[in-house]
Amino acid sequence: MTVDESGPEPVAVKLRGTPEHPFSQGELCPKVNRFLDRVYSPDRLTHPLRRVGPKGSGEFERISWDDALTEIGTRLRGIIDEHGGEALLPYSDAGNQSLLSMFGAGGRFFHHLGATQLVRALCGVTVGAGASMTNGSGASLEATEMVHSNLIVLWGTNTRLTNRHLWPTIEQARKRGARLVVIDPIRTLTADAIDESSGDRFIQPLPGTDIAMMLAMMHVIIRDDLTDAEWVADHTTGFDELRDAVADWTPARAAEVCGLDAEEIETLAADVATTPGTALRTLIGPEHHENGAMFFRTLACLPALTGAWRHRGGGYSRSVGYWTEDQIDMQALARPDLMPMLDDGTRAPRTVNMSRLGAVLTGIDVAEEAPIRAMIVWNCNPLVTVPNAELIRTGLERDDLFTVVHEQFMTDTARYADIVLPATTQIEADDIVFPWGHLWVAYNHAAVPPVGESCSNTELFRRLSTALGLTEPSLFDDDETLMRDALPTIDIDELRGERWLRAPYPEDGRPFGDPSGATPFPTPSGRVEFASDQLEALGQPRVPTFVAPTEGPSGDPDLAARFPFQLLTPKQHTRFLNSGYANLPKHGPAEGAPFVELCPDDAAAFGLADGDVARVANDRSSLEVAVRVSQRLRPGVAAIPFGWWGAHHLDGRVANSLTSDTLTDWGGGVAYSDTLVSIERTT
Ligand SMILES: Nc1nc2c(c(=O)[nH]1)N[C@H]1C(S)=C(S)[C@@H](COP(=O)(O)OP(=O)(O)OC[C@H]3O[C@@H](n4cnc5c(=O)[nH]c(N)nc54)[C@H](O)[C@@H]3O)O[C@H]1N2
Ligand SMILES: Nc1nc2c(c(=O)[nH]1)N[C@H]1C(S)=C(S)[C@@H](COP(=O)(O)OP(=O)(O)OC[C@H]3O[C@@H](n4cnc5c(=O)[nH]c(N)nc54)[C@H](O)[C@@H]3O)O[C@H]1N2
Ligand SMILES: [Mo]
Repeated sequence: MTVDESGPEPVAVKLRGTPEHPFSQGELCPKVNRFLDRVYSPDRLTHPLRRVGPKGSGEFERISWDDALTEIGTRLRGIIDEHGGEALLPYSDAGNQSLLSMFGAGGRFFHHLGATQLVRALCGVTVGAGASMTNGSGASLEATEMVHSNLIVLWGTNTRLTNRHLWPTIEQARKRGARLVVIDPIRTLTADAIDESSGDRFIQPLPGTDIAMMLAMMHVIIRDDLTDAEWVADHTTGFDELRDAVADWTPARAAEVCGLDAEEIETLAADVATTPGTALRTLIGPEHHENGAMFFRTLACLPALTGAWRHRGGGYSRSVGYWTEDQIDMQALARPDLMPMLDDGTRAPRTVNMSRLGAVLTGIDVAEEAPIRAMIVWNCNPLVTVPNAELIRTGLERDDLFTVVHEQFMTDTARYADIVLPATTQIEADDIVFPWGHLWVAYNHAAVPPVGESCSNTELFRRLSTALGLTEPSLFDDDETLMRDALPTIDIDELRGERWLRAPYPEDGRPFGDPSGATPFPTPSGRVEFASDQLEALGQPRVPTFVAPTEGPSGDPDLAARFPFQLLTPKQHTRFLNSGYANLPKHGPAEGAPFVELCPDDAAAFGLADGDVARVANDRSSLEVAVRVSQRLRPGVAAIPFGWWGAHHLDGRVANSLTSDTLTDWGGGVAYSDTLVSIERTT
């Protein structure tokens, strides 16, 4: 970072990646390459605002921080005194993923007030919840270990787009002769890298059906005696139950469910079982289905069956937050012990799931007599990123809901706020960045002071604590103290000096330790569990089982008849992936505009051509978008890119206006991708 100190305020003038960084090696993604345009954007929010027009109108007036805090203090105090702390909802996610910004801000404040608790699980939680039912933890092969792999299966992850810093590792393995398989219902940018002449393959199942494919693969592996019998005997439990569970799952049966050829499944099963150093690499895409947790639970059985954990570069690999998260003392940071004692002697205010925000605000998920009356939103833009968005809009329009949004920009969500407060960006506050896809924890040094009157996420809650007249001392701890509380095993001064530290990962590259199996798996049985008592206790099948999503082509027949397309809404563009940046000129507009993509056969059958405007609809909402006919999709599947704001769409709605807010089987995730729609031409 280069900072010009010559003016009245220091100004950051150049930002680039650090070539010495062990993982990114100086490469930034196209968003962050232009980060300073974001920091100094003319659209940046730089002072507090009070709403003067109807909710959603975007009409605000400038006010001072003092006036904003007085108003918020009075309103919140009134609501809490009259209705109790549970009338207040904290709402935040991953806008800034740093330790304090994402996990350190607000926990103590909301716990102390006895506010309703938020389950934040729309990204990355279901993966661990699923896999840990098999392995006892969310540990997995560290992704750069795939440099040692001989077969890399990218299963439901668009690596070249969403995990670009990992791609060089994969290319390196390929240079050594590793083969690549991509499994995705969309022929993605990553699928385009397939080279069939080198033995690579692209497999395109119907969305939400992969578990059937995995069951058939295990069927083949057991049928053809390709299991690693010794490893299975030494390290697993429930093999007989698994064998019975997959006995009927012939490749032909699974092929029918997945829309594949039985031969593709046979070949993949044999390859996975007979190639030492097979890595099954996955990320988030597949968790966004009703059977999302079961996907990862089942996937994690494959390397155990084939003994893949024996070999360097073998096993399954997911995002590796697991290795670093162990370092965080979340209790010390968020202090749940500050929660007030309730009448029934417990300290547990009610819990709601963030993916159900519409249902929460409209009284579907909470008792009618105890609605949410105030909401503080920071670090996220739910009207664009959370499913069933029109129901959220209905909730945000409520006159009796008091909404505060802390943001960098006037997002779709901020337009519904009563008070908008300006937030700093990553270069304006110290923090610690926990990696999501590698092992390096970094110190984030503020390069410039807060722009305008903006404040950081932690400072926001110190100010709100004052505004509410709270006196609990830990609410006022400074950032340095919060860092030390949160990371008892990390020397903050060393981290600050070194800039990054590597999280502990087993020396020999194998996540589950000694290949002789001396280290037990952290399940109740100490073994990989093909059959799980824990799952049974949760009311889930003991063994891997395929259940077709209710909102899917083979689910509810009435829905399937009325809405013939399954809609995916993936991250799609190179210049922005989530909702942040879509509003900035070099990002959203540079990508054109949103569209609905479908295959030529479907387009012909429904009388649609490139450039037509179509109405994509279901019982939740409808959306008008331009049609794009493409070779990337198979019949029955449509896709609208996620992340565009209301203003980018013809009718002010967004992709998530259509998506399902049904939760995943377990783990608290949500089934964005089990969304059925109809598509009709409007012009
Ligand atoms: N249909 C569909 N929906 C999806 C997905 C999908 O694939 N399809 N993906 C889901 C996934 S995996 C994720 S992670 C979510 C992402 O959803 P979000 O977590 O909401 O992420 P962003 O869209 O990146 O950022 C949201 C906002 O945070 C603000 N922000 C950034 N830094 C700060 C800060 O320091 N303080 C404050 N107060 N605000 C800040 C930004 O200005 C931005 O408006 O979307 C989910 N929604
Ligand atoms: N530079 C940069 N990188 C980012 C982000 C960013 O903001 N900037 N965002 C990060 C975030 S929050 C996330 S969650 C990750 C997401 O990273 P990924 O998980 O790789 O991305 P997704 O697009 O969510 O899903 C990947 C693929 O899953 C496929 N998919 C959907 N359903 C199924 C299914 O049933 N079976 C199979 N086999 N595939 C399926 C989709 O078609 C999609 O191509 O990216 C991260 N990467
Ligand atoms: Mo995510």
